[in-house]
Amino acid sequence: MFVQSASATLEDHPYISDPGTLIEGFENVSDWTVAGTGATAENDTSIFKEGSQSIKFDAVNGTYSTLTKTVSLNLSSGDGISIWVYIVDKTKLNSIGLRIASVTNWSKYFYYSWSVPLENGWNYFIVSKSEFTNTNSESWDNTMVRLRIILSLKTGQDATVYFDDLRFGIVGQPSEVVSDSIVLDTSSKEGTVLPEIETGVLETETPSGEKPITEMTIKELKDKIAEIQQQIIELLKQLIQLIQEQIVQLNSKK
Ligand SMILES: [Ca+2]
Repeated sequence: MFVQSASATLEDHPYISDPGTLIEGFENVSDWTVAGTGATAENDTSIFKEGSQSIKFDAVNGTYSTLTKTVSLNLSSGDGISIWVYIVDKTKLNSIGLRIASVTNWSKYFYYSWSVPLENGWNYFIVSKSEFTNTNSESWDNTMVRLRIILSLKTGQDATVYFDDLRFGIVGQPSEVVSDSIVLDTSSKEGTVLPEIETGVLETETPSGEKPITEMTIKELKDKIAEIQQQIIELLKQLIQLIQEQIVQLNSKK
């Protein structure tokens, strides 16, 4: 799971080459059944990501509330489900869940929920099929007939959340784009070389024995990105330490 904060656009995700196929545009509130005491849903044409509107969902008094739609979805091949969620006040929420079933009575289903970090404003959620919890042996090979969105509120709280642009089949960027090396040039302009730091070239080419980036699942891709981020942090730490040492040396010469 990851969540992208308020002002996110797809341009913020350079490793996504295909944003997938639209499977739900939230263009008609009458397609959805609301459950949860006091909860209401309505069309909203002021805050939306796709088409001409989103669906605005109001849940009240800490009540676990749901929006459910009858669908007919083949999610058997491909991976990566994404949704845009606009949160008015994240402090009111415990989590936002997505449930998918091939049966009408929910005797089996896939479930995933996003909790922290939620952001006020637009959130871009992506989840891979393998990250869903499977209850009672649901299968992605089945045709899915029910889609449910679940708002879990903090005790006694009211919350407003907008939903739009549910997609399936997110594809990662080809490796030649993802694998741009980041090089820390540690030589000074005068041609002298600062001491005791390795030139930091991030090894983003596929090491032997590791799966090529183009063949990774969404989850593997996200893990890889986290690993690269950690490498960048380590290099920055080295650089900061080096600068601190230089400052100490300069001060000692005064
Ligand atoms: Ca829409």
